[in-house]
Amino acid sequence: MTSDIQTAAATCADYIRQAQNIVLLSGAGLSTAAGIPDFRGPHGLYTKARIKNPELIFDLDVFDEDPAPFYEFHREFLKMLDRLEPTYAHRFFAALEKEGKLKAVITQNIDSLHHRAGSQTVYEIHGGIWNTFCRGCGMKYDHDKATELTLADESKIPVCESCGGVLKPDIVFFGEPVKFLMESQDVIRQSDLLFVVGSSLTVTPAAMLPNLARGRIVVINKGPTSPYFLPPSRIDLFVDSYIDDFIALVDKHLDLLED
Ligand code: CNA
Ligand code: ZN
Repeated sequence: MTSDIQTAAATCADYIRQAQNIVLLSGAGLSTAAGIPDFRGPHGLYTKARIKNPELIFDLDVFDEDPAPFYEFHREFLKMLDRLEPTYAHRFFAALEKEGKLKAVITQNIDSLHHRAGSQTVYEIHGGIWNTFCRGCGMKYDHDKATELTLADESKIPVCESCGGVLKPDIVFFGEPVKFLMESQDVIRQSDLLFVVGSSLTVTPAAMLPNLARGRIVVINKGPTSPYFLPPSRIDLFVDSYIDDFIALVDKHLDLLED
């Protein structure tokens, strides 16, 4: 571990001490340490569920005609999540909210690990599995109930207990608008410290959000982030490190979490 990382951790801890309005924008990299792979890599979920055309699976018209291919993916995803826990970093940001410092988590992830870590104000801009809705009557099912219905009999599509309509997790499909864009823009504009963690900043509109910040920006990402939407000159601290390793060093200064 280089002293540069130690210095960056001390600086980051100082930024947190000085801040009153912290916001986190998280991406897929925050969840890789939990064991969630990318979607398209050799061990990715699309590959595992033999999905060749994801744009056809996450398409509302296709789903309404035949939800079976989507559910092939979704069952794999739910079974995997069941075995996983939120990461150290997920818990750290939940603890920062409990301290009153962090005002919101904006996430591109659909895994709902922020909720499971105890975060309260979470804007899942690409939706997530935390809520599921009936396509017929709109009835809402929570994560536990929807998982139970989805995995009960894998030869059947889960349906609404009230009207028999097909259930659809609240994931944003291709062509659907992202969620909570106004709220996300507002909290970022009001932030005095924005964390961008585990995102390559290539997927819009999420990638366009950090540049709205007027306060400090800390980026924690293994590898570069795209400079197109967030110019490097806007970043106060860029940490090219594994997220949990770095957050553990930061927490040595703040003591928010037990090890
Ligand atoms: P991305 O474009 O895949 O970028 C992730 C970044 O995280 C990359 O630059 C990686 O190098 C970096 N990274 C990975 N692991 C670590 C780690 N342990 N420590 C530090 N850095 C790490 O992901 P984005 O979120 O920016 O955008 C991609 C799409 C795919 C978004 O819509 C994601 O929500 C979606 N996705 C979601 C999940 C999930 O819900 N967990 C998983 C895979 C993809
Ligand atoms: Zn219904």
